[in-house]
Amino acid sequence: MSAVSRATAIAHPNIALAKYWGKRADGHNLPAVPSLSVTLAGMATTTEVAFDPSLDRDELHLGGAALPPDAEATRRVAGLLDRVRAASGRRERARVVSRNDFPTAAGLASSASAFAALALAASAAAGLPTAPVLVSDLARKTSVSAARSAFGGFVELRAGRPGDASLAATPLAPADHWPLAVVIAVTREGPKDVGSSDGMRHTATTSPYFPAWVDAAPSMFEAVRAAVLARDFAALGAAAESSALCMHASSIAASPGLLYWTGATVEVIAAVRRLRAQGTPAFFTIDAGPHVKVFTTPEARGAVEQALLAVPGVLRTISAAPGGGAHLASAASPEGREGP
Ligand code: 2P0
Repeated sequence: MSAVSRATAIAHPNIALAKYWGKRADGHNLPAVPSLSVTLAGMATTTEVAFDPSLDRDELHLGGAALPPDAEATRRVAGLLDRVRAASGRRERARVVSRNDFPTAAGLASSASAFAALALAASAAAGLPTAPVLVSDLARKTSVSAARSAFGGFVELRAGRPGDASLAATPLAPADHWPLAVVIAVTREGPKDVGSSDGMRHTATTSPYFPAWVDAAPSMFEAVRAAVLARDFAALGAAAESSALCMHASSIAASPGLLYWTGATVEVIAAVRRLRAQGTPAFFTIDAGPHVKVFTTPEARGAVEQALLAVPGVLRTISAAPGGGAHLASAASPEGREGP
């Protein structure tokens, strides 16, 4: 009889400057386009995985509440754990206890930090190697954006290619390469209406603009990448806004149209353009939700926060900055030894 083996990992959300939106049609959860993101400090998911021989099914506890076995999140977690069991030879089911210190499923990239933390904690608890490249590939198989949260700083993930068995993100530059400031304008509390996986599937299958997005995304990715390496704020803003607007245009053109924005989302876009016209460095990006993520410099952060809070419909702002990748909080083998 074996004992419980557990590990706890911490991971952070990331915000894509060059967006991932859409999967390759040939399966394996491979992205149709390359993406580039910044991993954030200031928001975290902490996840403990305990492989326990007394369990007869995998359990997910999120923010203090047990999720039903047939919940979508529980099934995705069990899918990742199945891969870990297959790779490690373990058979025990696991108890997964996870909490976010920021709103869950509100378009604030909670699945990225959630599956990066889960991939690392589950690998460590099962005694598998925990190199970030392996954690990134394991996380990507469940949630593509989670591949990027395995690493800190500026992170890229190429598009999938036919026959890819594995695909991991790659670090492009560390967090201190460019001390950008991020101000998130929260425009609604509570979960979004259409999750990312469903939204991109609907877009890929019904939008006449989806092929155009897949064609255009690589050049926007290259422009974002070059601007990050050159620390060229104006060039980064132009490329990142194009990537976000083209991604949303592809969804808006789906049938029926998928519009993640509210009126406040549009008002924040206008406010960011006014700030820029007045000489304040700022650009926006928007994910599969109504919030607007505004990038600026540390010096201009206060002015940007004030301007965003003055926009009708902005409920509050969250401050963030580039930060580190997923890491273990603790790991114990059945004998109770501390892990790395
Ligand atoms: C991104 N998003 O690059 C894009 C921009 C949302 C908009 O990655 O189906 O949760 O789990 O692979 O990773 C959100 O999609 O989707 C996302 P799945 P995921 O950050």
